[in-house]
Amino acid sequence: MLELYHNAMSVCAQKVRLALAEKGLEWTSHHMNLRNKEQFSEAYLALNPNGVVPTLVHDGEPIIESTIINEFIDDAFAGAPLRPEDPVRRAHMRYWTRQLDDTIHAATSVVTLSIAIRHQFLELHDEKAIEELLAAVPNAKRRASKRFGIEKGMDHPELQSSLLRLEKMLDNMEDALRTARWLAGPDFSLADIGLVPYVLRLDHLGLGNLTIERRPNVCRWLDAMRSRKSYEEAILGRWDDQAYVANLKEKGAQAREAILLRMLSR
Ligand SMILES: N[C@@H](CCC(=O)N[C@@H](CS)C(=O)NCC(=O)O)C(=O)O
Repeated sequence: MLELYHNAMSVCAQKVRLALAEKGLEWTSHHMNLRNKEQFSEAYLALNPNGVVPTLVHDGEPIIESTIINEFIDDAFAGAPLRPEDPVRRAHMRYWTRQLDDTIHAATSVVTLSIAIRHQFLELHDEKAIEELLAAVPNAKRRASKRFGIEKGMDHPELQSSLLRLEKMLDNMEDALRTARWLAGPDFSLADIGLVPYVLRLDHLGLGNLTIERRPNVCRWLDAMRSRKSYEEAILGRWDDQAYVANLKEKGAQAREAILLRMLSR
């Protein structure tokens, strides 16, 4: 019995839904409204003390952290393996997923919040509600970054370094994909599953032609990802929140010049 606490557009949740779909697993959905602070409820914090999605519950046992969840899915269930057999390739795969946890996820959060999501908070015109939201964030560093994103937007002190980190991610991907079909070599793996939601986020922010389209191997890889059945099941259909994507596109377009300036003035 598998239950997933997640959100349709959360990058980490997209990553876990992709792994579940690749294995052909059935799961029960608990869709969380992150704007209503459902991730900070007492009941949810008992499952995931970090107050973030996703959490996978297997036979009543919560498993947290999307990279760990995806390795668990591959360990626990039959089906096509999602990690290379060869130890060197497996190490390469882990280096990709490690980068997500070390820097890429944080950079994506800064970029998405500062460019787009902050407006959802500002449009509330309710300072008390914003303070309540910030107070609920269990981690001080995350709380401070969220405050910067909401209050400073394009002047978030980490925005430029975050945009450049995501460009570097694409450069590294382009290099790896020049000689291999998938990120960790000839076999599709958790590296591909892990990276795709982050590339997609750049596309959703309308930054695809500044970033993705200039890299032919990343384009080929993204097309291959999009043609998988798992992509249809995990990213599209009921999990494709068109209003959310339209908002990202609109705010990304408004910020485009300022983004370009930050990407060029390094
Ligand atoms: N390292 C965690 C990060 C999880 C995370 O940051 N999730 C975001 C959505 S992608 C979230 O729940 N955000 C809610 C919030 O910041 O309040 C993982 O990989 O599972």
